[in-house]
Amino acid sequence: MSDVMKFEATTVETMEADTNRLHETAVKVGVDTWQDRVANQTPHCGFGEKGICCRICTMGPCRITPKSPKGICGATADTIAGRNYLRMAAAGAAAHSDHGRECVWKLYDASPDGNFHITDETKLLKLAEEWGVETEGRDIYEVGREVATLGLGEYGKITGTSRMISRANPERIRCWEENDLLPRAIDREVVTALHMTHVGCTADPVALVHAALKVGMADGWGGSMAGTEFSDIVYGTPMPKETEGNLGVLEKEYVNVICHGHDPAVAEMIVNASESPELISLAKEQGAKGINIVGLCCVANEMAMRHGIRMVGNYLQQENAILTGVVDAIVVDLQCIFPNIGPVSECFHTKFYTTSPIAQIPYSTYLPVTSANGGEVGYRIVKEAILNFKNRDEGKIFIPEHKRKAAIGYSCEGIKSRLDAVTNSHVDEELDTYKPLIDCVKAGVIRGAAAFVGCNNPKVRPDYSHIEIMKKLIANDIVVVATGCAAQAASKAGLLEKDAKFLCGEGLKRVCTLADIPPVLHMGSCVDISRMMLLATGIAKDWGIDVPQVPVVGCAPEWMSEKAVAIANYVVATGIDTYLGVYPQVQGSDKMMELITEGTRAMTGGGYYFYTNPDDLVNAIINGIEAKRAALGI
Ligand code: BF8
Ligand code: SF4
Repeated sequence: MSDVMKFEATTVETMEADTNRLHETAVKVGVDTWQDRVANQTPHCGFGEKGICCRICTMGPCRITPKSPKGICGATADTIAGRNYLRMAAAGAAAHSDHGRECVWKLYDASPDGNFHITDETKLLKLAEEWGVETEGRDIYEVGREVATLGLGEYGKITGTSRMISRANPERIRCWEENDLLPRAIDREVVTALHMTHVGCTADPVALVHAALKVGMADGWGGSMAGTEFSDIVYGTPMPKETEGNLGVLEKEYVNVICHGHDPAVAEMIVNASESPELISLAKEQGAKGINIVGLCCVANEMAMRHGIRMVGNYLQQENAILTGVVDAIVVDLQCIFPNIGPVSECFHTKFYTTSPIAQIPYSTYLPVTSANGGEVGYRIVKEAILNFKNRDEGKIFIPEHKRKAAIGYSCEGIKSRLDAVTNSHVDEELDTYKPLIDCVKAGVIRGAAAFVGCNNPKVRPDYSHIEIMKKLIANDIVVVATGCAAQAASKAGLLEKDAKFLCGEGLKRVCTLADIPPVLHMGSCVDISRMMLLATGIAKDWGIDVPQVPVVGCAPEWMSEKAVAIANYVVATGIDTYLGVYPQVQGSDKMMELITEGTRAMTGGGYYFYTNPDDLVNAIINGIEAKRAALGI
């Protein structure tokens, strides 16, 4: 039997069959789902699609045509597309960074007897040292409060640039200094972007693209990185562990509660409540075998990598999950939540809870969660879900059986601990280095790495691009690191199983065996792309080269959100070429297309490549990585 035969990935066709079956339930209960709405919205507005519709002031809306090449104020296609693009980047940076701010607040509010605690003291002490906070002889919670105060200050500091920048390699810092890309206070960069795009302000697309890079930097090396660092301190730094993914993790005989969104705070409270002995006995009294907490979208990644909580699905599966008829409660925090969760839940017994002032949605029960009331609200939601178990309608139940095992939790710390096994000579001293990985890349055992990020988007066959591109990359000895919905696509296909090494080329397979890792490494949620930036930076430092030289690329084949635009900007600013399967809405301006590809590449060493066909995209990535190797003479 050939090696490939030893492992079979779950196909997209199988996933689509499940989706189609659940859509039949939607038709039966009389509710629309994304498939119906895509049909209704197609074809999309051509002006919006190309980014040449402006509604920034009420003289408009203005749209650019050959007959009307300027808006009423005189703005051209370049200006309009550039402003729209910068606004997307700013909104994305705002979303990630505000989520990050909430994580910093949780450390600020942490106390030994409160709802939120300090879980990773080592990481806190390291950050305290990095930021010059005295730790000697001090209570750890006092240190936490001071570090959190500095962290909150990063959002509104009067002078200076992001503290996290000091983690970058010197060549990068020089590049950012020379190109005025060092981000100031996080909120300031978002405000600057909004101000620049107000009517009568910046019209030059060069300046608009530059500002997009800078607001991206405020996200990636500011707000997002805070999200990751402070979550690790409060909830624990992920280390490798096992879980499962896909709709089959829902259990007919258990009370099912789905946590959906991004900020781990609420989900942590739900997990805590589900461990309460009273609630477990209540569930049994109600006829259930127990309580099954699962995650959806990025908060699933957060919970999976810290607690091994199972992942029910990614972005386009949110309606599917409720359509199974066995979800007793869905509790959301913020970002990527379909407003249609309300109407779908109304067709079932499912209770729908919103918990953040940032995401208030009709047809939900709104229970805002704070540091003070988190435990109480988590308990209430789980209790109400248990009492709702008996209200299921048997006639509406269908749970797809598919699920796959997943090895997850590969934070930078987790990756280092595993890769050391590859060279294994000096286990203790080697722990804090990427040298084993670099040796593998230099020797060609691994050709390079591709960092997968991003969403599902019905403009692309959902999950297909993620899965097929990853499979071809690992077959070509390119290791994949993945976050967000891309990581969950991999989990559904089984690519996070260690046996997925049988799909790899000989070199990567050997590394996977020695290091006991899967070829696709789950690095967490979308804010954890900051982990990827630190990984690329760590490799560059230990190798003694700059980031753009490292054979690493970014890839977002199915992206859709404004957050993805912010991410793409900081990845490119960090000097990493980014391969995209969906165009941003700027194609109505040739100048903008040139600026976001070759323009940024000339400045930072990184830029976008676009390929809407997944075969072309994966081939371009392989060629891009090989070109970087050739330039290094390896
Ligand atoms: O932050 S990958 S659909 S869930 S935006 Fe959203 Fe996209 Fe998923 Fe997470 Ni990221
Ligand atoms: Fe039209 Fe200019 Fe107003 Fe935009 S800013 S809507 S192009 S007048």
